[in-house]
Amino acid sequence: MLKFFYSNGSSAVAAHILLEEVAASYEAIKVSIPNGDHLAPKFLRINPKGRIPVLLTPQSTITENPAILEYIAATHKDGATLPLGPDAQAQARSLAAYLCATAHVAFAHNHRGRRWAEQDASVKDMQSNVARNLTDCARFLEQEIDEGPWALGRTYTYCDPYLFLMARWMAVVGLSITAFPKLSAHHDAMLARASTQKVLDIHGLS
Ligand SMILES: N[C@@H](CCC(=O)N[C@@H](CS)C(=O)NCC(=O)O)C(=O)O
Repeated sequence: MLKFFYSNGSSAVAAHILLEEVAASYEAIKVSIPNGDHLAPKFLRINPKGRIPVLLTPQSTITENPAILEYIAATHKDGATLPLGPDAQAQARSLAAYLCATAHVAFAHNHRGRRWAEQDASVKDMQSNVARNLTDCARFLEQEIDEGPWALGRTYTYCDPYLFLMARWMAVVGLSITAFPKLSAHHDAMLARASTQKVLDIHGLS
Protein backbone atom coordinates (compact mmCIF):
# COMPACT_ATOMS: atom_id res chain seq x y z
CA MET A 1 0.00 0.00 0.00
CA LEU A 2 1.13 3.58 -0.64
CA LYS A 3 2.29 5.66 2.31
CA PHE A 4 1.77 9.40 2.02
CA PHE A 5 3.59 11.79 4.36
CA TYR A 6 1.93 15.17 4.74
CA SER A 7 1.74 18.19 7.00
CA ASN A 8 -1.47 20.16 7.35
CA GLY A 9 -1.80 23.06 4.93
CA SER A 10 1.48 22.29 3.18
CA SER A 11 1.94 21.64 -0.53
CA ALA A 12 0.99 18.04 0.27
CA VAL A 13 -2.61 19.24 -0.15
CA ALA A 14 -2.27 18.82 -3.94
CA ALA A 15 -1.21 15.16 -4.00
CA HIS A 16 -3.56 14.41 -1.11
CA ILE A 17 -6.50 15.65 -3.21
CA LEU A 18 -5.33 13.56 -6.16
CA LEU A 19 -5.07 10.43 -3.99
CA GLU A 20 -8.69 10.96 -2.97
CA GLU A 21 -9.78 11.86 -6.50
CA VAL A 22 -8.46 8.58 -7.92
CA ALA A 23 -9.72 6.57 -4.91
CA ALA A 24 -6.19 5.37 -4.12
CA SER A 25 -5.56 2.91 -1.38
CA TYR A 26 -3.04 4.70 0.85
CA GLU A 27 -2.01 5.35 4.41
CA ALA A 28 -1.71 9.04 5.31
CA ILE A 29 1.02 9.75 7.84
CA LYS A 30 1.06 13.19 9.43
CA VAL A 31 4.47 14.81 9.86
CA SER A 32 3.93 18.20 11.47
CA ILE A 33 6.15 20.92 10.01
CA PRO A 34 5.21 23.41 12.79
CA ASN A 35 6.33 20.81 15.37
CA GLY A 36 9.56 20.18 13.45
CA ASP A 37 8.72 16.50 12.83
CA HIS A 38 10.11 16.84 9.29
CA LEU A 39 13.58 17.49 10.71
CA ALA A 40 13.57 14.53 13.10
CA PRO A 41 16.10 11.75 12.27
CA LYS A 42 13.24 9.30 11.71
CA PHE A 43 11.79 11.40 8.88
CA LEU A 44 15.18 12.46 7.49
CA ARG A 45 15.92 8.78 6.92
CA ILE A 46 12.87 8.74 4.62
CA ASN A 47 13.53 12.09 2.95
CA PRO A 48 17.01 13.53 3.59
CA LYS A 49 15.78 16.84 2.11
CA GLY A 50 13.56 17.30 5.16
CA ARG A 51 10.63 18.30 2.99
CA ILE A 52 7.00 17.34 2.65
CA PRO A 53 5.28 15.65 0.81
CA VAL A 54 6.74 12.17 0.34
CA LEU A 55 5.13 9.15 -1.26
CA LEU A 56 6.40 5.67 -0.46
CA THR A 57 5.45 3.12 -3.09
CA PRO A 58 6.13 -0.62 -2.85
CA GLN A 59 9.25 0.05 -4.95
CA SER A 60 10.58 3.52 -4.19
CA THR A 61 10.49 6.76 -2.24
CA ILE A 62 9.18 9.65 -4.31
CA THR A 63 9.78 13.29 -3.39
CA GLU A 64 8.91 16.52 -5.25
CA ASN A 65 5.30 17.38 -5.96
CA PRO A 66 5.40 17.02 -9.77
CA ALA A 67 6.88 13.51 -9.54
CA ILE A 68 4.45 12.41 -6.83
CA LEU A 69 1.45 13.75 -8.74
CA GLU A 70 2.52 12.13 -12.01
CA TYR A 71 3.13 8.79 -10.30
CA ILE A 72 -0.32 8.81 -8.68
CA ALA A 73 -1.92 9.71 -12.02
CA ALA A 74 -0.01 7.03 -13.92
CA THR A 75 -0.88 4.26 -11.50
CA HIS A 76 -4.60 4.83 -10.94
CA LYS A 77 -7.82 4.69 -12.92
CA ASP A 78 -5.95 3.54 -16.04
CA GLY A 79 -4.10 6.84 -16.15
CA ALA A 80 -7.34 8.86 -16.40
CA THR A 81 -5.74 11.94 -14.79
CA LEU A 82 -2.59 11.66 -16.92
CA PRO A 83 -2.75 13.62 -20.17
CA LEU A 84 -2.66 11.53 -23.33
CA GLY A 85 0.28 11.62 -25.72
CA PRO A 86 3.77 13.14 -25.59
CA ASP A 87 2.73 16.73 -26.29
CA ALA A 88 -0.02 16.84 -23.66
CA GLN A 89 2.25 15.07 -21.18
CA ALA A 90 5.01 17.60 -21.81
CA GLN A 91 2.50 20.43 -21.30
CA ALA A 92 1.46 18.91 -17.97
CA ARG A 93 5.09 18.57 -16.88
CA SER A 94 5.75 22.12 -17.97
CA LEU A 95 2.87 23.46 -15.87
CA ALA A 96 3.79 21.31 -12.85
CA ALA A 97 7.43 22.43 -13.13
CA TYR A 98 6.32 26.07 -13.19
CA LEU A 99 4.10 25.60 -10.14
CA CYS A 100 6.95 23.84 -8.31
CA ALA A 101 9.96 25.92 -9.26
CA THR A 102 8.44 29.37 -9.75
CA ALA A 103 5.08 29.78 -7.99
CA HIS A 104 5.88 27.62 -4.93
CA VAL A 105 9.27 29.32 -4.51
CA ALA A 106 7.68 32.77 -4.87
CA PHE A 107 5.26 31.83 -2.06
CA ALA A 108 8.06 30.39 0.10
CA HIS A 109 9.71 33.82 0.11
CA ASN A 110 6.83 34.82 2.40
CA HIS A 111 7.90 32.67 5.35
CA ARG A 112 11.08 30.82 4.33
CA GLY A 113 13.31 33.75 3.41
CA ARG A 114 16.05 32.43 5.71
CA ARG A 115 16.71 29.70 3.16
CA TRP A 116 18.13 32.30 0.81
CA ALA A 117 19.32 35.19 2.97
CA GLU A 118 20.74 35.92 6.40
CA GLN A 119 20.22 39.63 6.83
CA ASP A 120 16.87 40.80 8.16
CA ALA A 121 16.67 43.49 5.49
CA SER A 122 17.13 40.91 2.72
CA VAL A 123 14.44 38.65 4.17
CA LYS A 124 12.06 41.62 4.52
CA ASP A 125 12.80 42.68 0.97
CA MET A 126 11.90 39.21 -0.31
CA GLN A 127 8.72 39.21 1.77
CA SER A 128 7.66 42.57 0.47
CA ASN A 129 7.86 41.28 -3.10
CA VAL A 130 5.82 38.12 -2.59
CA ALA A 131 2.47 39.64 -3.58
CA ARG A 132 3.98 41.20 -6.71
CA ASN A 133 5.68 37.95 -7.76
CA LEU A 134 2.57 35.87 -7.13
CA THR A 135 0.50 38.37 -9.08
CA ASP A 136 2.87 37.79 -12.00
CA CYS A 137 2.34 34.04 -11.55
CA ALA A 138 -1.45 34.52 -11.48
CA ARG A 139 -1.28 36.58 -14.68
CA PHE A 140 0.73 33.87 -16.40
CA LEU A 141 -1.50 31.06 -15.14
CA GLU A 142 -4.61 32.94 -16.26
CA GLN A 143 -3.18 32.91 -19.78
CA GLU A 144 -2.17 29.27 -19.51
CA ILE A 145 -5.70 28.07 -18.76
CA ASP A 146 -7.04 27.81 -22.25
CA GLU A 147 -10.67 26.85 -22.72
CA GLY A 148 -11.04 25.36 -19.20
CA PRO A 149 -12.69 24.28 -17.09
CA TRP A 150 -9.52 22.41 -16.10
CA ALA A 151 -5.92 23.56 -16.18
CA LEU A 152 -5.18 21.71 -19.42
CA GLY A 153 -8.59 21.74 -21.04
CA ARG A 154 -11.67 19.60 -20.80
CA THR A 155 -10.24 16.79 -18.70
CA TYR A 156 -9.27 16.86 -15.04
CA THR A 157 -5.55 16.02 -14.74
CA TYR A 158 -2.99 15.76 -11.98
CA CYS A 159 -2.15 19.45 -12.56
CA ASP A 160 -5.56 20.56 -11.28
CA PRO A 161 -5.09 20.02 -7.55
CA TYR A 162 -1.64 21.63 -7.88
CA LEU A 163 -3.07 24.73 -9.58
CA PHE A 164 -5.80 24.85 -6.93
CA LEU A 165 -3.17 24.84 -4.17
CA MET A 166 -1.41 27.84 -5.72
CA ALA A 167 -4.66 29.78 -5.97
CA ARG A 168 -5.22 29.18 -2.26
CA TRP A 169 -1.71 30.30 -1.41
CA MET A 170 -2.30 33.50 -3.37
CA ALA A 171 -5.22 34.18 -1.02
CA VAL A 172 -2.96 33.47 1.99
CA VAL A 173 -0.76 36.43 1.02
CA GLY A 174 -3.79 38.65 0.50
CA LEU A 175 -4.24 38.43 -3.27
CA SER A 176 -7.75 38.23 -4.59
CA ILE A 177 -7.98 35.73 -7.42
CA THR A 178 -11.33 37.18 -8.47
CA ALA A 179 -9.28 39.53 -10.65
CA PHE A 180 -8.37 36.40 -12.65
CA PRO A 181 -11.66 34.93 -13.92
CA LYS A 182 -10.30 31.62 -15.26
CA LEU A 183 -8.21 30.96 -12.17
CA SER A 184 -11.20 31.84 -10.04
CA ALA A 185 -13.54 29.53 -11.98
CA HIS A 186 -10.97 26.75 -11.73
CA HIS A 187 -10.74 27.27 -7.97
CA ASP A 188 -14.53 27.06 -7.65
CA ALA A 189 -14.70 23.93 -9.84
CA MET A 190 -12.10 22.29 -7.59
CA LEU A 191 -14.00 23.33 -4.46
CA ALA A 192 -17.11 21.60 -5.79
CA ARG A 193 -15.42 18.19 -5.79
CA ALA A 194 -15.79 15.76 -2.91
CA SER A 195 -12.06 14.89 -3.04
CA THR A 196 -11.11 18.55 -2.47
CA GLN A 197 -13.60 19.00 0.36
CA LYS A 198 -12.41 15.85 2.10
CA VAL A 199 -8.77 16.92 1.99
CA LEU A 200 -9.52 20.50 3.08
CA ASP A 201 -11.28 18.96 6.09
CA ILE A 202 -8.34 16.67 6.89
CA HIS A 203 -5.94 19.63 6.70
CA GLY A 204 -8.20 21.85 8.82
CA LEU A 205 -8.64 24.29 5.93
CA SER A 206 -12.40 24.25 5.42
N1 LIG B 1 10.11 21.27 -4.40
C1 LIG B 1 9.50 20.56 -3.30
C2 LIG B 1 9.21 21.55 -2.19
C3 LIG B 1 8.76 20.86 -0.93
C4 LIG B 1 8.66 21.84 0.21
O1 LIG B 1 9.39 22.84 0.30
N2 LIG B 1 7.74 21.54 1.12
C5 LIG B 1 7.56 22.38 2.26
C6 LIG B 1 6.11 22.32 2.70
S1 LIG B 1 5.05 23.05 1.49
C7 LIG B 1 8.42 21.89 3.40
O2 LIG B 1 8.61 20.70 3.56
N3 LIG B 1 8.93 22.83 4.20
C8 LIG B 1 9.68 22.50 5.35
C9 LIG B 1 10.89 23.38 5.53
O3 LIG B 1 11.16 24.22 4.67
O4 LIG B 1 11.54 23.22 6.57
C10 LIG B 1 8.25 19.84 -3.76
O5 LIG B 1 7.62 20.27 -4.72
O6 LIG B 1 7.89 18.80 -3.17
